[in-house]
Amino acid sequence: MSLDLLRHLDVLHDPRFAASATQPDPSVILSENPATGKPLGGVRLQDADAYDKCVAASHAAFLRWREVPAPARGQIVREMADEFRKFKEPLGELVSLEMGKIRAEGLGEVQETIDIADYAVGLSRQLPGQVFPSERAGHRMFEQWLPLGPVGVITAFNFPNAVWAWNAMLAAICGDTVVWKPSLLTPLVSIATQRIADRVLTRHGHPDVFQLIIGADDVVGHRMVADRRFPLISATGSCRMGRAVGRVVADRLGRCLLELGGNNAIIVNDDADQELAVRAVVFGAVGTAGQRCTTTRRIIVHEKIADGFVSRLVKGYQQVMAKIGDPRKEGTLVGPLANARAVEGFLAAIAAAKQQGASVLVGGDRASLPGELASGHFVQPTIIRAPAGNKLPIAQEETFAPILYIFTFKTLDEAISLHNGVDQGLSSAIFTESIRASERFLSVTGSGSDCGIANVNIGTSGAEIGGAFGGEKDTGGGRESGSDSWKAYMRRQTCTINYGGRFELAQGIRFE
Ligand code: UN1
Repeated sequence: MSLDLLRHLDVLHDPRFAASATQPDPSVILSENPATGKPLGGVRLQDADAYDKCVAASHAAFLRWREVPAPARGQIVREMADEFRKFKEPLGELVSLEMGKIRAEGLGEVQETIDIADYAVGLSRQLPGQVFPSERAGHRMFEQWLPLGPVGVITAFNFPNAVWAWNAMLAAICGDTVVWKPSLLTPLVSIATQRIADRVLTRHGHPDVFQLIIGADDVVGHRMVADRRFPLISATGSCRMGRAVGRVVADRLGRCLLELGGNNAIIVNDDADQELAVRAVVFGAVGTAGQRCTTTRRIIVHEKIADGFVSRLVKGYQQVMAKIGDPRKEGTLVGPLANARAVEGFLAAIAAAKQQGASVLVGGDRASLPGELASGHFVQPTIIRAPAGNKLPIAQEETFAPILYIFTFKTLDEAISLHNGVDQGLSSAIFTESIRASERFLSVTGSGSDCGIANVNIGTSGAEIGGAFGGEKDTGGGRESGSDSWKAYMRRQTCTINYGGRFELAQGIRFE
């Protein structure tokens, strides 16, 4: 069955695909189905030589691609959007199979790719620069945005298709080329994705605009980050990874676009629509088995409603418990974690929380499932209540698993300070029916949420592509996807033209 899918998505013809890679071969990694622990297929790792060829080809392609007018580049991206529409089902299924998110979310991820491609098409007729009044007579001053060069894109396992697309579709219309280093946990999705886009590019005589390089961090990743041929490295992953990438890129004075960990909280005020809040919290905390950077990890609930709200939440979780299973099966709500290490991380965080005086209200263990799912990496969605005084050091960390910590507050100021009291600053939300509380949370003075994303009566995950996506503090400060994120993929040039013919200096300087 999975072979049919791989055939349909043309993965089997990729030279990197190694079908019968069951014999030990250090140059081949096995991609696993996290729901069963069984291999889906082997992928041959690329070496330093392949890397160099790939970057050289990307650079050569850039020199031609930047000559194509942006709206014409947009038309090629439009065809990519169509191609991804055509393959939405099978590609979404493959995302579900290899990454472990439920089918609906797998399809949603490919939809996100289609959305950003559509967005990029429109943008290809804009990329607007501004005109500024010159202080000198007979002068015109304006800025223009120019293609930047090959962009190195490093993506994580949890959004193996869409996060590449955020970068690749914008880079493409901006006139850049892309070299993509995907997570080694999801190489098959990356091959399928690359081949879909490649067919369109090849049809138009630009086969090397997108490149995929699948390799180990110490062979490909480190080279890429240090490589001056990439004026921009866009990296998604843990804060630890981002720090390492940021240091190396800064050392060569390159540019970085970092989208790192989150530790997202929802404040539930005493006047919240609790029904709405429970639904949003359950999706935010349990969706994608807690493996989104936008996953809701902390609830900060008003003490007046805390007990009632928490028991509603526990009821919701109990219903979800029965829906842990094969992510590709209709009705499943929670799939597996990425691998055994992720399960260990989940268990270690729970043990630490207990040791720090917190109590597990629901979940707290592996989920044992029958049949071939018995060897999958399933865990129970878990709610943990912080001890009185809200002291719970483990909640400062992002554990990539469905663990939700509950804190309580008396005043909104206290809630916001708890909310902001973590190192990460990606996404945030408040549930309230009060305009005062909502405005306090979104205050234009900056004294409310300190995150890159702040929502009212909407959970922390599931952002649309039209807004800029990213966060502050240890989340890395980068912005991808909508708004003016495209500017990261271009270089700005300020131009002043003297059409008056008189020699005139700014700041009134005379130099006769
Ligand atoms: C991620 O987890 O790296 O807002 C990206 C969301 C999705 C993207 C998540 N649109 O949850």
